[in-house]
Amino acid sequence: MKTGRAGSDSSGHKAPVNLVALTRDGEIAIVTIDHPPVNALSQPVRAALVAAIDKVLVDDEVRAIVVACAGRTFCAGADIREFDLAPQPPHLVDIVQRIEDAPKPVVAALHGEVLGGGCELALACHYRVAAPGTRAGLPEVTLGLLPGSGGTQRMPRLVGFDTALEMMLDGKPRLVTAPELTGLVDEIASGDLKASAVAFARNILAADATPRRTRSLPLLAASPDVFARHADVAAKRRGEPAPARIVAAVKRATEMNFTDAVARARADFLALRDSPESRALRHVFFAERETARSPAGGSAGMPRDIERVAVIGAGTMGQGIAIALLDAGLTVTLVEASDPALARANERIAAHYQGALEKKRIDATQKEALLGRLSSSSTLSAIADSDCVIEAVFEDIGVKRQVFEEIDRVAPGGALLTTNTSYLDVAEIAGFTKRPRDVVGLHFFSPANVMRLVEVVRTDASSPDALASALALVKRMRKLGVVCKGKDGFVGNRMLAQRTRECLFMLEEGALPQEIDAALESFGFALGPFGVADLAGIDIGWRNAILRRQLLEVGGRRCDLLDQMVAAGRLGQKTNAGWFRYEAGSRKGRPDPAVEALLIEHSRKAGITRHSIASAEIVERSLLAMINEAARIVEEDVVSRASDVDVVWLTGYGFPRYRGGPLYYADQLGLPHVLARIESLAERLGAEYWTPAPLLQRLAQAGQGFHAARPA
Ligand code: 3H9
Repeated sequence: MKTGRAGSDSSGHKAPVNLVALTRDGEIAIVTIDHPPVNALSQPVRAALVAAIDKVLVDDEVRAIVVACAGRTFCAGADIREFDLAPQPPHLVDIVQRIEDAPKPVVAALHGEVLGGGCELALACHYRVAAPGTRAGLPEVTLGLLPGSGGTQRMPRLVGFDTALEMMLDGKPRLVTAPELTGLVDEIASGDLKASAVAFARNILAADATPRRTRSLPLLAASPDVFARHADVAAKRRGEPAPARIVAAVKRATEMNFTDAVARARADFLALRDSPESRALRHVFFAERETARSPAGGSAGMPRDIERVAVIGAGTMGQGIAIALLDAGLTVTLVEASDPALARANERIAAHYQGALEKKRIDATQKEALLGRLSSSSTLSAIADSDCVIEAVFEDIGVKRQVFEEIDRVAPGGALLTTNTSYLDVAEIAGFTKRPRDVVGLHFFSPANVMRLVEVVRTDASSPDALASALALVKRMRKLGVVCKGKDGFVGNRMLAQRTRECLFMLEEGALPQEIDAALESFGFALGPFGVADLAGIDIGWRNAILRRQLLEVGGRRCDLLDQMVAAGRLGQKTNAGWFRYEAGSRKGRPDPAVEALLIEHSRKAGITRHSIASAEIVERSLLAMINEAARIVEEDVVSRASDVDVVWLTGYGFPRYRGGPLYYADQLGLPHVLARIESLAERLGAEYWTPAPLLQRLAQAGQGFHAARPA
């Protein structure tokens, strides 16, 4: 018997004709959910699942039930696209209760990822058999939610309060064989999963065992203060309502009966579902996948085989890129003209893997294999057999010219040639070679072995093959490539320059670095712009040509605060003094009276009467400067969709995920409001800078937003 309906469903994926199949192995019924790609529990799937369960419950020939999934994974949870619609019955919370209440034993057969509502379905089954490598998780928090179908009550009864809370608060899936998940599954299948689950069900019947209902299991002991500790951690996640509600929901297991606690969690789930934070996080979920699925202009070419990569420049960035490449299984040649710098880089890379060994992330054999794929050289002739070259030398067009002319001479034909420039013109760099079609930009973010974002910069000359090769390489490094074009900082740094500009102007008007940082940190950035500048090095921003060229001039006057800081040797954490002062060995910046004195003197000389600037104005001006530039970026087709701008800022610049990204945030403010505020800033501060971007004007007048509504 097969149940379900044909056509495509709310997930937008082509739905198979039969969403739930019902088969028999003797007295065991096997209910198989079949909803590619991830068996999301959309309404038609839920309806078909209930129909199948109801049918087997009344079938006297069926003595036990196996619930399994077809395809690459068990259910990955509720269908996230449905969260924008009114909840449609049958509700998962009721379905899993019906399964738990079943008088016949129900065995879940788990494989792949058992996530969210899928995990809650598994928890409500009486027993669980899993294929090796199965991972379970409750990732609802990453969508601004809590587990809404009994997971807050059943998970602690199986793995204890500590682990259950950790799973719900970090949202990360764990191997079901991890020691902390002992108690979650009853058996790891040794061969075919369904056959193992059926055999397990037969053993249960043979032992005359009654259904083991998770709700009836005794509560496990918890560590002292478990709820208070997690509540403290949750409270620190400012702007996110879900973590605190998760802790409260789990604690209810100790305060009220199971049914009432599940009902309360379900009500919390529905309230969170409608919160702006959850909506923003759902936008982020789909935006990241859209960027990964259909990178602009990247699909036409055929990726070339890349196994050997040369990284030129062994500074911090070159080292991080080399580590990321080694981690992805590639063979790396690190090239650096200075022998001491090369030796230092090799030592740091070796120390990185030694650290990974000590933390038990890798074993000694893996460490040896990783370092065995790394070689280094002080001459560029070493790149002669490379499939790909990544240049990560000093950010100076003269230096780039020298290096690329040499690369062009030595690199084999067909090699992908890339530059890690963060704001220079990639087309100009490509022009230093006789093969600009092979050149693209790969703008990694520091630390390159940690940060997911890579801006993949194409030029008009880049061939589709080169672009496809670059994207395939980035994907292999488990990074997210956002295709963009242009110069002057592409997407991220181009917008960052605008925010920096505005913050510097607010300093000379009267704000202090600590006030600006506090305002943007309370908006949700982990670190304010001046803290970031101190971390990166003030001289780095100062060298940035975009800032120096035009942005810092107004009314024929130049805001030269960066020059003054560099001249005073206040370069940031590396000199223990920047916008803040640092005790030796500490990374905690403290307000510095010397900076305040410098600012007061600067304002006096510029004839500016200093005044305090409210936190709300600081946030507004910083954000509007970025949004206005982002509108130009979208209009100039630097990216192919507005959500790519969001993805860049979310994955590379610490924009708070629960605000969805700069352009999603703009849409939430409403573009007529954004436009009106920019026009009012133009009146107050001058139209020379505050000119609304034409796209912003058009969209605001048409009553539209940057993001076209997602099809439901
Ligand atoms: C929940 O369950 C609440 C409960 O408490 C119930 C309360 C009532 N829905 O990531 P991929 C799509 S909340 C809809 O590229 P991978 C995805 O958009 C939910 N669509 O593959 C993509 O579409 P496209 C809790 C979904 O192999 C395609 O599937 N669950 C869903 O790299 C492939 O996805 C989660 O948060 C979904 N739930 O990774 C799990 N999941 O092809 C979210 C995926 O059009 N999912 N899609 O671009 C994941 O973590 C990953 O997708 C997974 C596979 C690890 C499963």
